[in-house]
Amino acid sequence: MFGFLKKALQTIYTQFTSKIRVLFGKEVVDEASLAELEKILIGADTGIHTTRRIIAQLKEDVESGKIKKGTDLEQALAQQLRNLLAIERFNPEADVYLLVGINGSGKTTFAGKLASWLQKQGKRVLLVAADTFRAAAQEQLGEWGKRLGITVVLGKENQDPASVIFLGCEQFKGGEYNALIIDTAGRLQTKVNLMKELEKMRKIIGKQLGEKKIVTLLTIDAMLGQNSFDQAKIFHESTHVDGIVLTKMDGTGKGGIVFSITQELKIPIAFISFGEKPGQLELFNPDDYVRELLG
Ligand SMILES: Nc1nc2c(ncn2[C@@H]2O[C@H](COP(=O)(O)OP(=O)(O)O)[C@@H](O)[C@H]2O)c(=O)[nH]1
Ligand SMILES: [Mg+2]
Repeated sequence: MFGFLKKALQTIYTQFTSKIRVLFGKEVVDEASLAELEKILIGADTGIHTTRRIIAQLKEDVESGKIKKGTDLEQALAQQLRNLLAIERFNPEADVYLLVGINGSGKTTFAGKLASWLQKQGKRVLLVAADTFRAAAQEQLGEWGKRLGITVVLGKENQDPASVIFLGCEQFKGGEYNALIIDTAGRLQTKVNLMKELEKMRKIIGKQLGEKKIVTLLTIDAMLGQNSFDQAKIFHESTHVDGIVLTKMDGTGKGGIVFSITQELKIPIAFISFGEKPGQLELFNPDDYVRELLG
């Protein structure tokens, strides 16, 4: 996990970790240090509410004398960040993985990576390309299928995504496969439409594979910062989301977004993903993440 996280958090390290480590090296932690920490946390997309909560607690600890030196601050902050992530963990054991998220957030790439991840665990995976909105999306998933030797149920451009999902479910019921990954389009027109579309897809899957364990994963582009938080919120309000996949951690993502998502939406982070190759995906481990983030 550490090697993976190190690579995933490379840009975050220079933008966040190196700055925060300067504070951890201080002989005396004072008001000014906390003001600086507040700036760094907000700059890292931790969000105003979550950051304020963190700083308020640290201020108390400074006033009560619990935090004196930079190393005390490091310990207290690490504990707080771990607490913020301490919600029920995502359980990756499932039969059906429904991938949702806006266009460009990394769904199709994640579908391929997840297929490879499950394959490594001995699963027999079937992919469904239910993004019929763009022909390119079909090709893109088809390529992943070829690369991994996995069958992809393809649709035609503008075909009703629900009918592609139906065909995928039918094929899955044949018994040859034990993991089904459904890639969808990310049309975020209005919340009402989104809700309807998601509802329709879930209904078909439920009707076909009701006895199976179905999880919905939401891909979020970590580079979008607070904007990605707003997206998560809209999807969360439109459908049940079991876990968040943070993609593009290799970009200019700032790493703090995980805290506001878990804290304010109570959705667990399921996977962290970077790059465009299979293997560049890992289950999220809160303690490892905090340790690596703080350097
Ligand atoms: N750097 C980087 N690029 C990514 C990552 N995931 C996806 N991409 C790229 O982002 C773009 C959109 O990804 P795609 O999977 O097609 O998103 P979708 O529209 O949600 O299916 C593509 O050019 C991908 O190659 C990632 O983790 N890191
Ligand atoms: Mg796609």
